[in-house]
Amino acid sequence: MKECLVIGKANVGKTLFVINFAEYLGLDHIEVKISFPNGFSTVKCYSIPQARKELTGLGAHKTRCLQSVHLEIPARKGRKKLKITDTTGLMDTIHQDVEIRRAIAQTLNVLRQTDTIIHMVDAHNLYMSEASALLGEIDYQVVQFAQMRGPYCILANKMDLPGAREGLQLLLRELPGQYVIPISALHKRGFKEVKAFVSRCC
Ligand SMILES: Nc1nc2c(ncn2[C@@H]2O[C@H](COP(=O)(O)OP(=O)(O)O)[C@@H](O)[C@H]2O)c(=O)[nH]1
Ligand SMILES: [Mg+2]
Repeated sequence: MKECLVIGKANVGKTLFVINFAEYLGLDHIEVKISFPNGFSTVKCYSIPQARKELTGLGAHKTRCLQSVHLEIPARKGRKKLKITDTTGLMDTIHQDVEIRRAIAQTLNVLRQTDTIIHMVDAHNLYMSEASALLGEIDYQVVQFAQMRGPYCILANKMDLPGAREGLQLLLRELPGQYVIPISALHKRGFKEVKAFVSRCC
């Protein structure tokens, strides 16, 4: 089964996207395989509301492991199977907490092996940010790496928030030629396009 990795900085909406995308595809429960950086793994079953409540949130680095969910994408002949893996948020700087550094290293390790890369950015934050570069250094490095590998797309998330449209325009100008899908993970907008993308990859 092909694997699709969802990566990006912390709090861009990766975990909410994976949960709501599973719901969009018809699941009311998800079985999450949780793989910790120390090699230990376990499986936990969540209802969709419970997953949203327990696994997402604005606290820095809520996700500190790999969380994989098996999805089935309706296709012309039957269904295609896909493993979608949520990851620890990447950073431009080195985190002082060793647990988070290990979790980020785990994410970077699987990034080299995965079939498909979904790279999420926060379009609303791009517009609001006062930094000199549009994206952080780590985002530019992911773009450089991922575009040379297999299927790759960028999800411009939080399109429901003010300034996100302007953020999307800046992103499109900054990364000409990249496949960018505007979405709202919260409101499940843009999911049809994401479904078409992942369906081509599995
Ligand atoms: N308004 C809005 N909030 C979002 C969206 N996606 C995620 N969030 C919120 O952003 C915060 C971080 O989301 P989370 O999925 O935990 O981010 P992660 O660190 O990338 O996994 C949570 O409070 C989410 O509810 C979105 O599309 N719109
Ligand atoms: Mg998360």
